[in-house]
Amino acid sequence: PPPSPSPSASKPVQKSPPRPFQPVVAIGKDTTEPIRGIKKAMVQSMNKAHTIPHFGYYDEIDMTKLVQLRYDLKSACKERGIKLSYMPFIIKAASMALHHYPVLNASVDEKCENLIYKAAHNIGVAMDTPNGLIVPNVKNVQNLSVYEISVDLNRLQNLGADGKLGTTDLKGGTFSLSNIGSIGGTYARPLIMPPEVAIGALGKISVLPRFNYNGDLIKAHIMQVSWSADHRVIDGATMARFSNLWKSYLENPSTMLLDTK
Ligand code: CAO
Repeated sequence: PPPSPSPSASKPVQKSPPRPFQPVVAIGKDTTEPIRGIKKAMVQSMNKAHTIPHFGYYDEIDMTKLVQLRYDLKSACKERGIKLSYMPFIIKAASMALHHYPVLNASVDEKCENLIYKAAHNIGVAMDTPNGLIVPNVKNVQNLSVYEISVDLNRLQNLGADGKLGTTDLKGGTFSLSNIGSIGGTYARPLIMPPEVAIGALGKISVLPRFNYNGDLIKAHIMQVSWSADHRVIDGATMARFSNLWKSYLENPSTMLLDTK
């Protein structure tokens, strides 16, 4: 029998209320708001991020097979009380590619004198919460199945929506992903979460015309990825090779079975 869902997982993921139009906010006079809490933490980490010499690398991913696979597995996950999105596959594929390019799962010390290769793949996921941007991480992704990642992501999303994410979930990230495409947009220029050395932003999966290998026009589900990496310690070729491998897992998700432990 399928594993029974954990209590936190069985709670349906809280969807933030649809916000098609931002209500008009009339401000009759200038007002001042102190920058505190999560926003203050963002000031500190982004100021630090800005001292890192970033370079960008962009590519497009044909998600057509993954769109079908998620569709096939979604109801099975729903029966277990879990909402299956694309992120668990994207996170797992990143971890599988990081095994081949561990320098991207590393951190640098303050003076950039040492690279620390991290054993755990703690993949940070940028989250849009009622309290602002927050980046909790799914711990030890290298040991988790896609389903287990999904369970943890659902848990983090629920905690984020309730403003209850604690330091354990927020600390210790080793590599980050930002799915801005769940809101919209094609490209982004993500800022690295120091002391990490790379981050990827995912665009919206859109149905677009493409040519297949036979030259036939086909309907494809295309997602853009925008990587940023710390150019002091990561070269473009490494980023490109990592991205190619990650892309190959997402474009042919059955190949993930070959390498999943
Ligand atoms: N393209 C198209 N559809 C997408 C998508 C994408 N890139 N990403 C998600 N979706 C779909 C999901 O599949 C889901 O569809 P169903 O309702 O049919 O299942 C729906 O959008 C909602 O998904 P979700 O947002 O609940 O779940 P997720 O795992 O895809 O993403 C999270 C989780 C936390 C990454 C996301 O909710 C979020 O907060 N994104 C914003 C991140 C952000 O603000 N980044 C900017 C950082 S810099 O300021």
